[in-house]
Amino acid sequence: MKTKVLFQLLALGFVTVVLWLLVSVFQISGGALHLARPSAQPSIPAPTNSTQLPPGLVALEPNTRNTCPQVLSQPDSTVTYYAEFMQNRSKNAYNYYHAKHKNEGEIHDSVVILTPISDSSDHLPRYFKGLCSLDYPHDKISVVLGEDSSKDSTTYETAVEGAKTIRPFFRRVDVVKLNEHVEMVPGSNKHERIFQVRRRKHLAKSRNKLLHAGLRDEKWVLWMDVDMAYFPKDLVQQLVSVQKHVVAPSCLWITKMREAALYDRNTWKETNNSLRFQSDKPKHMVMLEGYAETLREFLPEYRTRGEPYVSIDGVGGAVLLVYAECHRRGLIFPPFVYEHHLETEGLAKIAKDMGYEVVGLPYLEVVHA
Ligand SMILES: Nc1nc2c(ncn2[C@@H]2O[C@H](COP(=O)(O)OP(=O)(O)O)[C@@H](O)[C@H]2O)c(=O)[nH]1
Ligand SMILES: [Mg+2]
Repeated sequence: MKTKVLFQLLALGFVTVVLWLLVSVFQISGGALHLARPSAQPSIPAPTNSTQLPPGLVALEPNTRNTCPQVLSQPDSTVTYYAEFMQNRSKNAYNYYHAKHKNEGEIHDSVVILTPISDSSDHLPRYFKGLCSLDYPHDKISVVLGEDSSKDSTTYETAVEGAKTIRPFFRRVDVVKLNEHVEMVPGSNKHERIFQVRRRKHLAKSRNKLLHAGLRDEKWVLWMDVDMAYFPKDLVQQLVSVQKHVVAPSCLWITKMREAALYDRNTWKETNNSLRFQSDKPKHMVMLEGYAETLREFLPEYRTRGEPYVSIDGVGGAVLLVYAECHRRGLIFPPFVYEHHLETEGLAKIAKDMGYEVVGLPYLEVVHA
């Protein structure tokens, strides 16, 4: 009997100790029941870049302050830029905006981008994407395209459709028909010398009509051809920061050997030789640079000379900034021979005769397709 009681007391003691231990553990854990968790957090897959670009080419970085999401996210099969090549080339280049301004966004003048187009369907997607990549306040940018003489009937419609996609992200985007028809030469022959006078006279008329239709209250006009393959995203602020009447960057093309070469032979500085050559020529004679012996100096030659700005005498229109007031006061693209030149080169000659400053920027480089 005694043994039975002793055994019951021992069992009771054991149960009490076990209960006491359980209560203690429950209290230490703060009264909450902790369920076991996996120690590692679920991993978030890294974003994949689905865009396949040809080797050596990278997509231009999207701007940070403005967005045209539909346009910038389009697949890049044709819309590729020479960004990698140019970024390497211009790593230590002089930046015209940064030379004068410490902070971003110190220039926000209104600008209208004017682009003549003809047979341009293939170039338009890249053109619109390029505009979207500009890191300049888009609410200060108007865009007007002027079409005529296309044999490819889709150019105007493609431009109108493209304009719709970027319109919400800019101040104003329009496409106009210029009604300035000319039978243009076949594309591959367009640079032959015999076609140049007719071609340049026609382009001058188209540009003047586009200017008339496109310029409203903007402070600057940025002429930009539809077939530009690359320009830096701070193109506008770099050009404007120079604060001159007519400003031309250096326009290159990239050879198959991946070398940068001069594209724009209309942006030049006269030399003693070129002035002597013109001095005894008949008034109506048109001088075309880049066909016979070169008499002028071009912007790439100035990259080794250290001067950031060069006073020049002829300009091309691939990318060209003009202070809008100069246009309003009569600066046009002459469709007639002005001091032996037509169109954009003639504009530079007129600008100088009107007392305006015309400068080229050897360190600001853009690339023609
Ligand atoms: N409106 C209009 N634009 C044209 C015409 N011909 C060319 N263009 C545009 O004018 C710009 C310069 O022409 P382009 O042929 O590229 O000249 P290049 O690069 O100097 O040989 C481009 O944006 C063309 O699409 C034309 O007859 N009418
Ligand atoms: Mg071109």
